[in-house]
Amino acid sequence: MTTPPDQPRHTAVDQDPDTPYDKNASGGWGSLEGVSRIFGKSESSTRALDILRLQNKPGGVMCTSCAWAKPAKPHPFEFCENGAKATLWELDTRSADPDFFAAHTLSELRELHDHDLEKSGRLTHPLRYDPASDRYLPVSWDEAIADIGARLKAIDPREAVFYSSGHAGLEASYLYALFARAMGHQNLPQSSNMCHETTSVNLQTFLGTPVGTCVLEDFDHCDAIFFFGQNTGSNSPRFLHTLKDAVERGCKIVTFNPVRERGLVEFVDPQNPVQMTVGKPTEISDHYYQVRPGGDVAVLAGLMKCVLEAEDAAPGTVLDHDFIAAETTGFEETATAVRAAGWDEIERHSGLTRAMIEQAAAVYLSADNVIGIYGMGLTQHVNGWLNLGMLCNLLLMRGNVGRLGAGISPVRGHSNVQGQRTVGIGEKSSHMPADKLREMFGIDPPEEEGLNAVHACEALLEGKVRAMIQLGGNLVRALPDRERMEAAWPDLDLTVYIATKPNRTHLTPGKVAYLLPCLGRTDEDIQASGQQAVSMEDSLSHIYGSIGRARPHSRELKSETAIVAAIAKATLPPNPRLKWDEWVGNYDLIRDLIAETFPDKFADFNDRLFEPGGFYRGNPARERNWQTESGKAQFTPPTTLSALGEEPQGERVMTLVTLRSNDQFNTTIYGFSDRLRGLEGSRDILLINLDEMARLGLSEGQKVALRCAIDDGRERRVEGLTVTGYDLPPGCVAGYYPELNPLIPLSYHEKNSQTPAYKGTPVEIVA
Ligand SMILES: Nc1nc2c(c(=O)[nH]1)N[C@H]1C(S)=C(S)[C@@H](COP(=O)(O)OP(=O)(O)OC[C@H]3O[C@@H](n4cnc5c(=O)[nH]c(N)nc54)[C@H](O)[C@@H]3O)O[C@H]1N2
Ligand SMILES: Nc1nc2c(c(=O)[nH]1)N[C@H]1C(S)=C(S)[C@@H](COP(=O)(O)OP(=O)(O)OC[C@H]3O[C@@H](n4cnc5c(=O)[nH]c(N)nc54)[C@H](O)[C@@H]3O)O[C@H]1N2
Ligand SMILES: [Mo]
Repeated sequence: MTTPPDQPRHTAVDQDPDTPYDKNASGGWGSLEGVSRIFGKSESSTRALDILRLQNKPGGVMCTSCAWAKPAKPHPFEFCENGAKATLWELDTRSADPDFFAAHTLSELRELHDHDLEKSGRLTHPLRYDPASDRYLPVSWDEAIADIGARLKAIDPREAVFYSSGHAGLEASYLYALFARAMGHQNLPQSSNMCHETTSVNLQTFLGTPVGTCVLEDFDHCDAIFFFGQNTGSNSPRFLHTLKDAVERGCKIVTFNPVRERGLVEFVDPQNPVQMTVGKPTEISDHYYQVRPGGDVAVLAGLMKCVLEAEDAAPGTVLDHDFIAAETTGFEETATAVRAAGWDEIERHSGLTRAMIEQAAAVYLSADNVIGIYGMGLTQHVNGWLNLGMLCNLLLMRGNVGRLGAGISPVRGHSNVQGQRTVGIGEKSSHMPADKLREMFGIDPPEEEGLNAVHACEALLEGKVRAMIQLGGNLVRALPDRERMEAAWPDLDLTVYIATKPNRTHLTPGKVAYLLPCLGRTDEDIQASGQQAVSMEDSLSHIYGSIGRARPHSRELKSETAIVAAIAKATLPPNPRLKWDEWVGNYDLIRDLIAETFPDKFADFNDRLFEPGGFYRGNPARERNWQTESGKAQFTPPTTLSALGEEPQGERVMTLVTLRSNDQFNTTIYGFSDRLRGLEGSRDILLINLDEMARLGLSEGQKVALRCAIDDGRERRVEGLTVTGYDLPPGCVAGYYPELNPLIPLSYHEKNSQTPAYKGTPVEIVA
C-alpha cells in the first residue's frame, strides 16, 4: 500500500450535534454555525478540527456521511455541515456501556425517541441478550463468536441472511460476501435495496451498467444539468461546490422537485470569504419546477415531445441520428409512443403546464452537453424503472451519454454503498464470479439467487429465515411496514447486530441475540501488521483509501473486518485457503484478493489506494461499450405517464412523500431542525399545501392521523401528526422518514428491483 503522509493521532472529542440552526441559505453562515455550535460546546474542538481538516483528503478519513466525490484538489475544508455532524456523532464520548444496558430493560429503551437512544453513546462491549431480565449483558468476544459460529453451522445456509448498510469498507464487505458464498448462500441484502437498487437493475438493462456514467470532469464541460428528485443541500452538500462552479461557468440547471429545496435554489459557499461577507448567494437553478410526485415520467415525455417537434421543424439538426443508428435500439417505437402521449395527460400527471415544459426543453435543446442527475425522487416509485428509462431516453436522443460533459449520474446514498456492490455484496452470482471463487479458494459457491431486502422480509414472514446478521444499519426502522417487521423479528433464532451505536433494530432481538461493537471509520484500526486503511467507492466510481486516527472509544472494539472474519472462521469448515487471521492482520492482503477477483476494476489496488481524487474503476458505458442484451443502449417506450402505481381513487386520497430533514442521517436523528426548509422543533408533522388544507377541511396545527389507502386487508396508520401548511403541489402530502414507515406496504415497490415506493404511497388523512 502506498503510505500516505504521517498524520497525527487523535482522541475522542465531546460533541452535541442537537443544535438549532436559524440561517436559511444552504451553505454560508447557517452551515458554518451548525458546525461551530458543535465545536462550541467541545473542550477538544481543536482535535475534532484536526480530524475534519483531513477529512476527504489523501491520508485522512473519508466522510462517513454521503458518497459524493473527493476532488483531487481539495478545498481547505473538504467537509460540509452534515459531514461534520456525522464525524462528530461517531466521535461521541458518551458510552452505551454495560452499565447503561444494566440500568435499562429493552422495554424501557423502546420508550426512548430514536434520537435519545442513539445519543446514549458508543457501544463499548460485546453484549448478549438475556430474555429473563430483558437486558443486554456483557459477554466475552470468544464466547460470542464461538456461539454464533456453532448456531450458523447448525442451520441450512439458505436460512441465513447477511444484511449490510452501505457503510463498511471494501475490505470487510469483500470478506462478508465471500463468507456468505463459502457458507452456501447469497442472501446479501443491502441498504441499496431500499435506495438505488432501481438504478442497479434498470440502468443495467438500459445502458449495460449498474452505476452512473459521469466523472467529476464532466461537470467542468456540461452546458446543462437536468436535476430530478435529489436534495443536494442536505444529502450531498459538497456537491453544491461542483454545481456552483458549473453555474459560474454558464451551465444551466433545470430542477424538477415537488419541494423547493433550498440548496438547489441558492448557495453561499462557506469557504469563500468574499461571498460570506457580501452574503450574495449563487442562484443554482435557472428553472425550478414543482412537479407532482410521480410526475417525472410525464415531464420527460413532454420534453421528448418537444425534442421530436424541433426535429420535425428542422430535420436532421436536432437528434443525434448517427448515434441513434449506431449505438441504440428501440428509438422508433419509443418516439411513436411519445408522440402519441397527449399534452392534457402530461399536464395532469406532472402538474406542470405545457409552456413550462417547453421552456425547460429549450434549455435542453440549446445545450451541447447535458448531464441528468437524480436521487430518491426517481428511484423510490412503483414505476421507478420508467423514470430512469425516460431520463435515459431524453439523454440518448441527442447522444448525451458516453462523451465528455454528458451522461447520467445517480447520486448514491451511503458513503460506500456503491463499492460494496462492486466487491460482491448482492444476491446474484453476477455480483461475485463463482469460477474465480472456486479457483482462488476451492469453495463451491451457490448458483441459486439469494434474497434482497424485500424478499428477505417476505421469507422471514413465512418463517423461512432463522438467522440474521446485520453489518451496520437499522433495518427494522428503515424498512416499510414497520409494525409487521418489528413483530416478525423476534421469531428469528439468531440475530447478530454489528454496530457503533445502539438503535431501534437492536431492541428487536431474536431468540438468541448479540450486539457487537465495532470501530467506526474515524477510529484508528491497528492489526498485526500495524495501522490499517480501508477503502470506499463514491457515486462517480472512484475509489479512495481512508485512515481513521481517533483513539478508539473502548479497548473492546473490533474492526468490522475482524468481526466478519472471526464469525466466518467459527462457522466454516477448515480450509487452508481461507486465511481469515492472516487477512485480518494485513488488509493489503484483502485488497490483493479483491484485485484478483475483479481484475478489470481493481488492478494494482494497493498501489493506487491514495491517488488524489481516487482511482477510477472504469465504466464501459462511458466508452459507449454497451453491455446490454442487445449490445446497444436501449430506448424505453413509455407504457404509462406516471411513476405511481395503480392509485386507489378518491377525493381524499393523497400521494405520500417521505423526506429526510437536514438534521438526520437516515434513521440517525441528530436533532429536530430542518433548517433549510424552515421547519423546526418537531418531526411528527404532515406537510400539505394551503388550498388542499382548505379543501379537506383541515386547519394549521390540527392533529391528524394518516392511513394507507391501499386495501390489502391490513390497517396501516400513524397517529399524532400536526398539520403544517407548506409549499407543495396539490394532491400530495409529505412527512418524515422513518416516522412514517409503518404506512408503506412491503409489497408496494418498484417493479423490477423491489425498491420500496417511499416517495409515492397513497394515503388518506383521518381528522
Ligand atoms: N445529511 C444526510 N445525507 C445523506 C442522507 C441523510 O439522511 N442525511 N442519506 C444518504 C442516503 S442513504 C441517500 S439514499 C441519499 C438520499 O438523498 P436524496 O436522493 O436527496 O433523497 P431524499 O432526501 O429522500 O429525497 C430526494 C428528493 O426527492 C424529492 N422528491 C420526492 N418525490 C419526488 C418525485 O416524484 N419526483 C421528483 N422529481 N422529486 C421527488 C424530494 O422532495 C427530495 O428533495 O442521501 C445520502 N446522504
Ligand atoms: N420512508 C422511507 N424509508 C426509507 C428511505 C426513505 O427515503 N423513506 N430511505 C431508504 C434508504 S435510501 C436507505 S439507504 C435505508 C437506510 O437504512 P440503513 O442503512 O439500514 O440505516 P441507517 O440509518 O443508515 O443505519 C444507521 C445505523 O448504522 C450504525 N452504524 C453507523 N456507523 C456504523 C459503522 O461504521 N459500522 C457499523 N457496523 N454500523 C454503523 C449505527 O448503529 C446507526 O444506528 O433506509 C431506507 N428507508
Ligand atoms: Mo440510501
